[in-house]
Amino acid sequence: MTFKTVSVIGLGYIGLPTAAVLASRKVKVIGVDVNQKAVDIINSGQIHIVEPDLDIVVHAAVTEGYLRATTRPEPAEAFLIAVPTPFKTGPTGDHEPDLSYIETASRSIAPVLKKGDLVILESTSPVGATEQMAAWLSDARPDLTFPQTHGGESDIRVAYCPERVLPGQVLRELVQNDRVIGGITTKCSEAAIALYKIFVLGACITTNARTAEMCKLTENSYRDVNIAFANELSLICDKQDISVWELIRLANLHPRVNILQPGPGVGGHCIAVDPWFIVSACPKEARLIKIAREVNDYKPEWVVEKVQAAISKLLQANHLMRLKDVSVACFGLTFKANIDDLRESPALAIAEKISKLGIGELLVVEPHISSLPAVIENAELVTAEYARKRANILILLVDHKDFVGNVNLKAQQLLVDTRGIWDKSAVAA
Ligand code: SAJ
Repeated sequence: MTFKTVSVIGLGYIGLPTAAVLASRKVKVIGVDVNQKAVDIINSGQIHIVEPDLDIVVHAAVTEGYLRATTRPEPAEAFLIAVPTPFKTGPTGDHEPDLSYIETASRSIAPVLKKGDLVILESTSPVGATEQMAAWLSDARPDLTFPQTHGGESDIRVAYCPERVLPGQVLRELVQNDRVIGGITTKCSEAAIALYKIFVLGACITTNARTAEMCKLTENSYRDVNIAFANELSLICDKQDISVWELIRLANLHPRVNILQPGPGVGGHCIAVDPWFIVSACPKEARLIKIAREVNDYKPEWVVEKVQAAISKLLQANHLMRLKDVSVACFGLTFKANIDDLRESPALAIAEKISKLGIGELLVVEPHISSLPAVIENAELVTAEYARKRANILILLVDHKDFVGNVNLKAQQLLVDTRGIWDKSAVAA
């Protein structure tokens, strides 16, 4: 099976890089997005999201005529849906996945579908979403046959294939990572493999759609549970006066132990979200996964408590000092190191809470952004050098490589290190 024209629905963090990589393999790609502004930016050869080197690949693909964006779906041989699956909002929305974007996307491509087309869902989804998508398509196109009713003989092939790329390394991982491909039938999987083989160098491993959906959720839950274990250890070690960083380093010397690193909480739009899709479907069974989410969600609050304790300590040691005289510096705002993505960032949530503590000054050092988000009141974006000289309390929130090195605290300066890169007891002897 060969594909001359592929349509990617949803030109965000996953859809746009996928569209660009496919186009770089000289496949004609029609990118579809409801956001006219994003469509215009892409058609001008630029990008509306941040990902290293993506601008170069998109620019080349558009200039050479292989990538074009539009707001209205057009006929293609394969459709790749990469739209968001957020939580439902409103009083009933208790971390329940909202499939309305997938429904809208599938209903929008239904009119242009024809016999022999392939539809792949890439969006992180609860188990059963691909079958649901196939049902929406079939509902909109009763004149075509679908795999859930016609098996291997269906007119349309449908598969689930989760993305697994790491923000900041998307272009490399899109090509190199192995892919799990869950077709509704074997024929569907075969068609999807033929598509991914255009640009994937990793292995394409087939399973059914439900297992592929659960596989994606499992990968991110595995990481969340492991980070929760590290975060829980950090709370325990703090009480027991033990350096959690040294402890983990030592425990990880065991050949079968590999604990992840504690931090200020778990951010981003994947790991803090996906486990809830399992909990929401199986609330009685998914006890550990739920508790892990709660442990990680509590961590930013705990960090703010540590900052408050540091402020009290400072004021007790300096009787002439008032709360209004205290200067606090946050090092890092992004959701993880060496990127500029602030979405669901625990560091940003912590800075926001600190900005409301009534202190005299909040300084922020974030080399990856040029202006502060509006949620942080009265804060100032400054250089690391300025913050180190001026602040009474330094809070290390993100382990950006720019921050690594000796912090050299001044007399009476206090440190809250959530990543273990400045804390003397954390750094390996
Ligand atoms: N974090 C820690 N301690 C650690 C590792 C991470 O506190 O030891 C924190 C980070 O600081 C960050 C959060 O966890 O706040 C998530 O960061 P991450 O690097 O673990 O993951 P993401 O969200 O950037 O990307 C994940 C990846 N999933 C896995 O590694 C299993 C990626 O491969 C997925 O494609 C992506 O989610 C996604 O889109 O689902």
